[in-house]
Amino acid sequence: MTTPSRRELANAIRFLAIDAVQAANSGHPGMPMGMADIAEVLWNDYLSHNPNNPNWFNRDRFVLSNGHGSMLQYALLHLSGYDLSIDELKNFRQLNSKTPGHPENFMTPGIETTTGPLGQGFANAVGMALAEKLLAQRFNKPEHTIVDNRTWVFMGDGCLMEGISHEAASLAGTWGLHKLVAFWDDNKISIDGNTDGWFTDNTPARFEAYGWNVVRGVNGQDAAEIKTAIETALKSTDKPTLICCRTTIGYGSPAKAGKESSHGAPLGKDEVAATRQALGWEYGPFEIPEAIYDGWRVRSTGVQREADWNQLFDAYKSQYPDLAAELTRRISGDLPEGFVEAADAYIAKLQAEGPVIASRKASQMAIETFAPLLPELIGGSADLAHSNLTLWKGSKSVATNDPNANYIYYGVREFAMTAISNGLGLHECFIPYDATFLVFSDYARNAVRMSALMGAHAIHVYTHDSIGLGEDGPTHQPIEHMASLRYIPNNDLWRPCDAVESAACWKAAILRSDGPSCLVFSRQNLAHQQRNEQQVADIARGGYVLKDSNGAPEVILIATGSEVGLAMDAAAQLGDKVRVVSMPSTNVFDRQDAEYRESVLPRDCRKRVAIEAGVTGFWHKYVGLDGAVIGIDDFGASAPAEKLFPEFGFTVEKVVEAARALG
Ligand SMILES: Cc1ncc(C[n+]2csc(CCOP(=O)(O)OP(=O)(O)O)c2C)c(N)n1
Ligand SMILES: [Mg+2]
Repeated sequence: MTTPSRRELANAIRFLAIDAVQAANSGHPGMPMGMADIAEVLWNDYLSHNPNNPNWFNRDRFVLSNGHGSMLQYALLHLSGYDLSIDELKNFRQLNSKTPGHPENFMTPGIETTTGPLGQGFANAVGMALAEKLLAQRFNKPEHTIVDNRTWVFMGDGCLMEGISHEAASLAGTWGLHKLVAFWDDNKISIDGNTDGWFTDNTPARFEAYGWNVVRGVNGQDAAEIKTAIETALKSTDKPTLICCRTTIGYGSPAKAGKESSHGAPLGKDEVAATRQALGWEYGPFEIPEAIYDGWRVRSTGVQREADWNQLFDAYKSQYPDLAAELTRRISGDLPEGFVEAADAYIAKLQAEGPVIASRKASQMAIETFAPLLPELIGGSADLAHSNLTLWKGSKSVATNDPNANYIYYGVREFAMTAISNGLGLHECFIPYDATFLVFSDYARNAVRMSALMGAHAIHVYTHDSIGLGEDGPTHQPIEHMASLRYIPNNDLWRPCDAVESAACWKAAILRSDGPSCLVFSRQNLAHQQRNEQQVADIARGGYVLKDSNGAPEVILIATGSEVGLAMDAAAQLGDKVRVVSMPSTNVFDRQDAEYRESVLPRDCRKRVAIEAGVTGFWHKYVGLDGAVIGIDDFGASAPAEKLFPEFGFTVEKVVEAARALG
């Protein structure tokens, strides 16, 4: 083979995808076949990255929001020289391979974010582009452009049909994220067939209305047109760009091109052969001629790019040593020296002072105390700042060019907010928090799940945690939410009972870098609880003995949040054989060693009552068949909170009664 043509370089992607899907007898060949030409131009001519170091800080971020086309990304990573061997491609979709069904950030070098749930990758990319903008305005100096990378996204019709695309595109437009470039795979096909019956929006006009720069009518099968479109995108200095690429799903397949049948199933042996014929690809499955590899790799100047940047950074370091040190620290993910000590001192101070306040207020005080120490802390609320209490004195909107911009007015966009948090959390240098009412965590829920699946450092703040919010009534009163968030693997839910636990859970969430934390706070004031030093330290273990019995406990009351005070009052009436366990995080408690768990909830004591203003079923894990749960298996009601708690059985008398009924 002589020097391969662009089409031949793209055909390498096509056939790696076709053959891997065929070998796995599972997967999605149509999208990689349709987007191969776009991908080839972008990766070979524009993407600034270093395949030898997928974590190079100033790399461009590439996000495949239409993650079902994962083989496109795996082929790109392989061809451009990432540590992803041809054997891994042969093992597509097999157990423990680096090529799972959808791209997973923790499985494969070079994958920035896990995609598959349509639309979320796009919102992650908006978070990454925001991260770049903020780091640039914080760290760049006129003669030192240290932070300078783009975020490129591929998205399909499905991503654009999803509501989250509206939320995320709207914010990207408002923020003027001009280094964000999205490619729309406009193939007029989704799983159910031709989209004429369900997707007829004027997408270009829609994005123009969001304030995007839109390049219309690009032939996505034509390298020259793609190049011109990208050049136009690069010129945008104030708007993100959407490049609308007309493509043919399954391009090259004589029988399946342009049809939904190529979307999510192997082409079939005969059709694979026919496609080889049609595209003039003479090579066997997983056979890539050296000339094709050369064609891909000769273009990758990654090592040089990173070396150039290192030089730039050295010069920056000598002129701005403090800024360089801060950036280096933030890239490493290390917290500032002294943070933990400062947090502990603050928690101890709260324990001594004992403020009686709402835990949402305590949360705000924790932010106020910790944020000045943590320039990486960035957050906001979905239009509930004054209810969620997420603003602090140093809050500066990210819509400004302020070098210390750190606050995000998300507007009413819970889902994109959470997925943008994920993008920020996956990007170096940030610890994101987001906030809404607990009941609306449902709007954000799959993005919370994705934080957990990806191991993204993200803090989801949910206030108005129960019927305790009062008059807004059942639409606003969370019932099943805490239990259901606790069930998400690798998600730590915290529901603190007073200001001390609130600060401690913020500290835990800041320290926890390998997954999300949901911090659940009350609207109403909560009593302060007495603790000794050991008890204060044990909050971090998720559950601990707040008030012990005289001798072995005969009854254990387990409670969280606002119900801890109630448990303490009930215990006072039940006598000194009663232990009260405060359980701010069952997730964290469950991770403690068996000995510790036994020391808090001894097996011998079967008379247990759990008290939490939420669904009862969850708590049977802790109280067993012999225990009782005081909770709510209904939707709440509209009334002042003081009226609602007794109405739903949250009274000292009821707790005492339940404990005594255990015999
Ligand atoms: C949130 C979500 N809903 C549903 C799906 C299942 N699904 C995967 S691909 C797809 C169709 C996507 O259409 P399009 O983006 O046009 O992809 P194409 O067929 O063009 O590759 C659907 C419904 C999903 N992955 N995520
Ligand atoms: Mg489509």
